[in-house]
Amino acid sequence: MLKLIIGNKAYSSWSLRGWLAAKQSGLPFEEMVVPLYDAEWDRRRAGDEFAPSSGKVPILWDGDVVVWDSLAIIEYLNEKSGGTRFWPADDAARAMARSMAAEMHSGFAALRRKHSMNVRQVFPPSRPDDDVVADLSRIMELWAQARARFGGEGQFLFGEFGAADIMYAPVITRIVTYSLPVARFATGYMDAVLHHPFMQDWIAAAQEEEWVIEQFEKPVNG
Ligand SMILES: N[C@@H](CCC(=O)N[C@@H](CS)C(=O)NCC(=O)O)C(=O)O
Repeated sequence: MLKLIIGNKAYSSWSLRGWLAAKQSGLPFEEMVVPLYDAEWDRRRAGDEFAPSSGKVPILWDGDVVVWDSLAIIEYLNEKSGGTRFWPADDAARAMARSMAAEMHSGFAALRRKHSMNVRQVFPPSRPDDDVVADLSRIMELWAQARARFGGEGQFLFGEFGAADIMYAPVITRIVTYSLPVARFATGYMDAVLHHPFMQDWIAAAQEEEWVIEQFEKPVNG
């Protein structure tokens, strides 16, 4: 059986992407949740199961095969589950979905660094830094284009829930957590993702976790 190693559901945004991908694949998998940065962290991440990623989560083991890094996990599970569950069938839509996923993976550093994921908290609104506003503005532009061109009757970026939604899911939880400003059209899309059963399961499990990492419990990271 597949085995997915992830970090705290409260805080680990890359783990959320890997886990959503595992759920979306429809394949059975075992999950192992490890507390990031606890007293055992350095010892644990030096172990054999973590070595391929140099100690970062998520990591997917499929027997002897190992895949790490959220986007590689999406691609691996896309192939393994028959190639229909993650990317739109239409060539132009798929090209845009892949570009958006890649841009998320490599970009939006200000938003990711200054507003780390914490699905258990909602902080009062405060003025975001200019670089965060610029990230949000680009994200709104991408979401609007995807929805207008390829959303159709569906609720998600490309109609059906897929890889692009998986990659942007932790952006949505950050917008909620830090009460960040968004375009009006975006709230319907965000609600659809937040109410997706996979997201509901993840958030419920995060609420049950007892681990607390103080640095992720502040309204803004320095
Ligand atoms: N590019 C990687 C990023 C993985 C990553 O940075 N994961 C964080 C948790 S969200 C981690 O393992 N941090 C622990 C560390 O760096 O020691 C991916 O897409 O999976």
